[in-house]
Parts: sequence; C-alpha cells; structure tokens
Amino acid sequence: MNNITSTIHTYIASHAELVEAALRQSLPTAWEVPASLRESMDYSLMAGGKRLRPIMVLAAAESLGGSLESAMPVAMAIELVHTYSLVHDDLPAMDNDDYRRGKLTNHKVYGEAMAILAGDALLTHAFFCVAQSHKRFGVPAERVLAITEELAVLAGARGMVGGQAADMLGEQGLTKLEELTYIHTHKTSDLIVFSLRAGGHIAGASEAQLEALSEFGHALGLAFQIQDDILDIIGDEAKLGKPVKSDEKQQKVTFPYFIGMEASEQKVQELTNQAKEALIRSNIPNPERLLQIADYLMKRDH
Ligand code: GRG
Repeated sequence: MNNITSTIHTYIASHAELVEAALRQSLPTAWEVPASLRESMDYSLMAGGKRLRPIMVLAAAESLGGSLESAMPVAMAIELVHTYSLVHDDLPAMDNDDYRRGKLTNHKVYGEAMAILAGDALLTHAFFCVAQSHKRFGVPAERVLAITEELAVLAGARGMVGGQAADMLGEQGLTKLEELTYIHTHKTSDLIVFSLRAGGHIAGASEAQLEALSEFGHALGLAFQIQDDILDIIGDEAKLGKPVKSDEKQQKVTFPYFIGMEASEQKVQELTNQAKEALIRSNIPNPERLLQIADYLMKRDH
C-alpha cells in the first residue's frame, strides 16, 4: 500500500477503507449510551463520506515517515468533527436540508433534538480519540497537546465555526470576494490545514515542515471549495439539462458568481499549483502522495 507505484485511486480507496473500519469500531456501544443516540451518531458517520480529511492526516504522517497506526486516532477525530459539522449544518435552524449524500439528513430520521445531541457527541468523541493516540499508540504527549490545541482553534470560533457564522451573517448580502474567501478559509480550509499539520505533528515535523503543510492545506482547501462550487453548478445544469442562467446562479454567492466559471476553473488550477509548490520547496522527505492528492482533488467530479 505504501508502494508509490500503486495509483492514487487505490491509495485513497484503501486508506478510506482503513478509516471506515476504525470508525466503525470506535463508537461507544449501545450498552454504554442510549441506543438511539448511538444509532444517530452511527447513521451520519457511516453515511458514505469520501474520508478526505482523515486520508490527509494519514498521508501527511506518512510523508514524514510516521506510521498509519499512530495517525489513525487523529484521522478518526477529524472525520468525527467533519461529520458533526454536517449534521448541525443540515438542521432547520441552519441550512434546513432534507438530504445529504443521497440519504435523509440526521434530523429527518432521528428528530432535531437527537441530531443536535449526536453532533455534540461526535465532536466530544473526537477529543477522546485524539487523547487515545497517546494512551494507545504512544504518540508523545507534547505532540498530542499541540494537536488538541490546534483542533480546538481550527474547528472552533477562530476556525470552522467562525466561518459558518460569517457565512450565516453574510447571507444578507456578500459584496466582496475577500468576504467569500474569508468564509471559505475558515469553513473549509481550516479543517484541511488541521488534518495536514496533525499528521505532521504525529510524525514529529519541524516548524518549517508544519508551515509548509499549512501553506499546502490553505491553498488546497480554497481550491477544494471553489471546485465544490463549480461542481454544484455543473450538477444543477445536468439536472436542468441546460446552462444555469445568470439570475439563477445569483442565488448562491460563490466564486463562479463573482468571477465566472472559466476564471474559477483557472483559480482552482492556480491554487493547486501554489499548494504543490509549497510542498516541493519544503524539506518534507516523501511528499509524493500529498502532491498526488492535490491533483486528484482538482480533477474530481463529485
Ligand atoms: C455547523 C459549525 C458548523 C459548521 C458547518 C461543514 C460546514 C460547516 C458546512 C457544510 C457545507 C459546506 C459546503 C461546507 C464546506 C466544506 C465542504 C466542501 C464540505 C463537504 O466536504 P466533503 O466533500 O464531504 O469532504 P463528504 O460528504 O465527502 O464527507
């Protein structure tokens, strides 16, 4: 699996499977917690996410010679945080979505109160998993402490939650590309930056290597989000069987809304190259998988 000649698709699929297996075993049993809470957590955690963030933790650790086993608890933690954010984002008080990944949203199945609690429990379970990386896999305590602090910052008010709040407040009318970039940076890039730095911390990265991973993650996260916005429009066009008119596009304030589709596609390319250059310039010994992941994300169609 570590053989660089295996394709990036195989790498991603095999690592996603390892993450799935670890996540499946990680939740408290129905004996320990109310069965419906466990079911509600499990429902969203096992709903078919791409597992990109945990794969980034694992790939970053491997790029610096760290082991998969020691990185797995933190890989699980970031997927738990990502899942909680989606469960809460879908709630009636936020996006009010009925479907995610082709399945009914958590609150549609378990009710709003249980969906809120499941999100809370997924988030707190993430910190339990981070602590386990020291207790069960011997990751040095000072590295786990750094990971804990960065997770709290990058997932919290200064990170993803702040981005979500800015997005909500901006719904009244975003007028500048800088405002949208702020939202994307915090809503999307921050968890990606966390994933890469956490993998680095586990493998004992230097400050300079961590900085390169941050730069890579920041640019890649923005590229990922712009690509998401482009795919959204392409998806809408496929459903309608015709191009989305500019007044219809205007309902969603995204990069394509501000600069058009073609320039957005160029931006994805530019940011991906910028991300890759940060790694190539660094002294990270085995950056190949991370570089391949960047290309894979730029070319993805879902
Ligand atoms: C509720 C605190 C709170 C935050 C919500 C994650 C989020 C913030 C909102 C969801 C909507 C959105 C477009 C977020 C940007 C990040 C993003 C592109 C999420 C989707 O990530 P994927 O494609 O999802 O990795 P899967 O389904 O593969 O896990």
